[in-house]
Amino acid sequence: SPAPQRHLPLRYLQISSFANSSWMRTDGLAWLRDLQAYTWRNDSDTICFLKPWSQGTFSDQQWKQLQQTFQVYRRSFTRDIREFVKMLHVDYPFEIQVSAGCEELPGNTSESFLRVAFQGRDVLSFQGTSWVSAPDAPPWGQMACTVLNQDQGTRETVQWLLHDICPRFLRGILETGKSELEKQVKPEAWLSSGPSPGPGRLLLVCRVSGFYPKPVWVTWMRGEREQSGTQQGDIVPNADETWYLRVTLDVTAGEATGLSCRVKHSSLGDQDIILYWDRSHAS
Ligand code: ELG
Repeated sequence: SPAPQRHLPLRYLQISSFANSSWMRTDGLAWLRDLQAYTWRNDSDTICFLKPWSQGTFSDQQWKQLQQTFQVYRRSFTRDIREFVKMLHVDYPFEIQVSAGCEELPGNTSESFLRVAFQGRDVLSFQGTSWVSAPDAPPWGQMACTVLNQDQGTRETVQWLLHDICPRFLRGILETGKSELEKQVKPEAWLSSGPSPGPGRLLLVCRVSGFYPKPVWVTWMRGEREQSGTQQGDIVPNADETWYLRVTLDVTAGEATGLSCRVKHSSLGDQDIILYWDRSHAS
């Protein structure tokens, strides 16, 4: 049966595109596990709440202060990068991605992270109290860290955001967003045949859609026997904050009868969905 998700990370993702010395944009978004709760578009001064529970248990005053910190950061970031580029002779165009966040761990502890990627590859991260360059970073990665580490004020602010604010904010959201985070949405499942894998062969396709949360168990069975040739696709998102999965089995035409697709999901309790293959599915 599907493994339950214990982890509820809060993640901030930032994409900054620098086209040339005058054109750039920065967009930010943040997620609670797989639910997007915030956006911060380049053209917006303020962080936009996408959920009624986005503010967590922070007061308007606390949130305003936090937003101001981010506004200063975004302005400074753009200015800093432009200076780095001149100093380190980095060429345009390039893209910088920042990911940061925290997660609660068993025993009332939490873990935080802040990573920066340049052209899709890790260049630096924040570890403990300082910036560290990634093992395979370009030569200027070390230089950037040395410069960044001279700014004691920013190091303290980053530590405060990662180790104090983030876990406290997350705890609040887990309260205000509890019902949505714990929501259970039942999957639908249906069978069809896919493109024939070869002469006399059938591709049996079992599609499962609309479930939440993500963990799911789907397999082709003959009676109580799981079919080892079962091929799982990736679990991909629907547009309505539910998930979709396609599971196939390649068989000879004669083997198809008696096979079934079985779905286990937390929303179904013990009532697994079982769909039997029959001739009507082959078309
Ligand atoms: N500091 C103002 O990413 C992701 C969350 C980071 C939060 C940083 C918050 C602190 C901040 O905004 C900027 O610092 C001045 O003002 C502070 C008080 O407001 C303090 O007094 C501080 O001492 C003072 O200096 C500061 O400008 C900071 O550098 C902003 C950007 C930090 C940053 N830099 C960055 C650099 C990120 C990715 C990559 C690089 C270098 C790569 C080079 C690529 C070509």
